[in-house]
Amino acid sequence: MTMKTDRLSQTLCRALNDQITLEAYSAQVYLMLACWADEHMLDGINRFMMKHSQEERVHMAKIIEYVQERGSIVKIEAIKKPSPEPTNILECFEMVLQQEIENTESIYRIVNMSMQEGDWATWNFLQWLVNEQREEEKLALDLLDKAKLAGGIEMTDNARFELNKLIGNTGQEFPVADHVNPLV
Ligand code: OFO
Repeated sequence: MTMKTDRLSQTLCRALNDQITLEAYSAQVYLMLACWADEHMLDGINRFMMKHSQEERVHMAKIIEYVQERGSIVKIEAIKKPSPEPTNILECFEMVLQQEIENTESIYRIVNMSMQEGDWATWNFLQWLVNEQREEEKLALDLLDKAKLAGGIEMTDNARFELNKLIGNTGQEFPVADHVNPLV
């Protein structure tokens, strides 16, 4: 008889694998927004999106490492194409918020599954991601408010110039995630 060394249920392993793909998709969405910003000479927004895309890849790597640490298998899947580009800055930040909310909901589903299974290691691992999403939603809401304050779809060139500068200087330090796994 061979000993079972895989410490994740098939359901949770599948869900975490899907989450890995979703984090990769998030990174693609931010890359798409970064390229859109570059095309429109919004260097500050481009910088912000490039940095955030990297952050999403860090999340992906942390989940990969966790699944492997539990003796389970990760299979890398195709990433779907991001949705169409925004037509203005307001829409760009609406897309950011939407992306974060969808990701939060997906994470909540996995937290729920781990609770139902009594897989407390996975439940515990996921708590940093819950906190991370809370921080990211706060940031996304804040930037969306700023885009509205700057005039929304009626934004003047001057307001766009200032907003782009401000977003370029926005910090993206997420200390919760940075301490989860110093190896990644
Ligand atoms: Fe991976 O945190 Fe945003 O989506």
